Amino acid sequence: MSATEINFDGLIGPIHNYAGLSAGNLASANNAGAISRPREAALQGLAKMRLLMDRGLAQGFIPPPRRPAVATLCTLGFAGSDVEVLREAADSDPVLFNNACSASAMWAANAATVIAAPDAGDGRVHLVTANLATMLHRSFEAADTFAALSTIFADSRHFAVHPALPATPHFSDEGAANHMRLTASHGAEGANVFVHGEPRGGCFPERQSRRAGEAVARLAGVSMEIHTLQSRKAIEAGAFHNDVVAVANENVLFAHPQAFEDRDALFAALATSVPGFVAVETAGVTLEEAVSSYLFNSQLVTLPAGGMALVLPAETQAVASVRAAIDAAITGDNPIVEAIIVDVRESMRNGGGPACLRLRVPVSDAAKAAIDPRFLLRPCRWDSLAKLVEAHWPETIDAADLIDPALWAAVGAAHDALDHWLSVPV
Ligand code: SUG
Repeated sequence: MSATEINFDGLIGPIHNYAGLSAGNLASANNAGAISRPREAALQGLAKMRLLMDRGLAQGFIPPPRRPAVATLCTLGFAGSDVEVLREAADSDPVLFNNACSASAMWAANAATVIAAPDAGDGRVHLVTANLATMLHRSFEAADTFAALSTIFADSRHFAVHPALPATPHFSDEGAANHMRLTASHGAEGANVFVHGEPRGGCFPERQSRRAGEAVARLAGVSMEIHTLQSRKAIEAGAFHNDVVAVANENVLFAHPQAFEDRDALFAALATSVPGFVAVETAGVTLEEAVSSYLFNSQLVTLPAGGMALVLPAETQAVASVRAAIDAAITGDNPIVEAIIVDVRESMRNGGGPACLRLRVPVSDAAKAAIDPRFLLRPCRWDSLAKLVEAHWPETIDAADLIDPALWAAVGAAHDALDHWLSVPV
């Protein structure tokens, strides 16, 4: 089967802010209280999407859920008009209120785990919504994400969209950020690698449970599954998801040598199950440099003309050892031929690099044609979405302004404009 990989990026929402909500995510903690630039953030994300579109890659987007999350606050007993709900929540539980104001759904790599059709028992693409149970603000995303994915991938002949697993530590699940598919080509059967943590008494939470990966594999009827433990050292260095220390594409795994607790066993399993498996490991980059530069949070994409490109955050250019590792990857004996540098600084300051911002969905031509076209980007549609963001997204948000009703109104108007734009058939 021939297949295309579509990157669905999370459109960065109009309330993007720095509230320091994610323990173990050093960028989020270090930038807590800083002034954010939602318009610039969303335009940076859109520019990344456009760059890949212009290189001939298929691109979609997932709209941001409405925030502040009034509906969630209502399930917690706040009542009245939207303004009354928000005022009451802000006054009585400022921590909960800040969590309800996060634009964290932008990091679409955490939206779901995607199992490609050739690997699934029923030959459909399976998307299992992530429960994001470890972080309060992220747990609020699951219901909205399930609804969005159910709309985008509504055609059940090609897609099966699953709700989130029970939101408990037993099944804590952060989606595709902890899953890698290795295969001879996007359309061939592949090995599904589920990377998990386990309670090891460290100072940062282990956000992915092994049982979640096992449940995802069962739900999709995965034919080839490998479960491997993320290294404790990586988590303690601030790699709160596997995609901060490793990325795979087709037959290539680009990883930090200390990404996995048992690297040798994983590589041996991949060598036997993936035709032409190539491991590209960096030398001379410390875990700390990997986390500060987000070298491995690059997108690794197959170029239409052949070869693969790393889509890297601009922060990688500031660290000499990281620049050297990129050069070594490009010049080495492997399919990676190009480095594309992108500026996603606003997202990076909350710990989200290029790879965090996208959910990869490999599809056949027939499955691609079944996707709701409102969420696929062509140049003219990209142009009008970018104009909409320019016109409606706030320029700046000071975390202290989150309690300002004028901000709630501005953000609500931006969501209304996007809803209207999406209501026009394409
Ligand atoms: O879950 N940051 C996100 C970043 C997610 C990155 N995703 C991947 N690595 N795939 C997180 O920690 C920060 C929000 C704040 O602090 O306001 C935040 O949620």
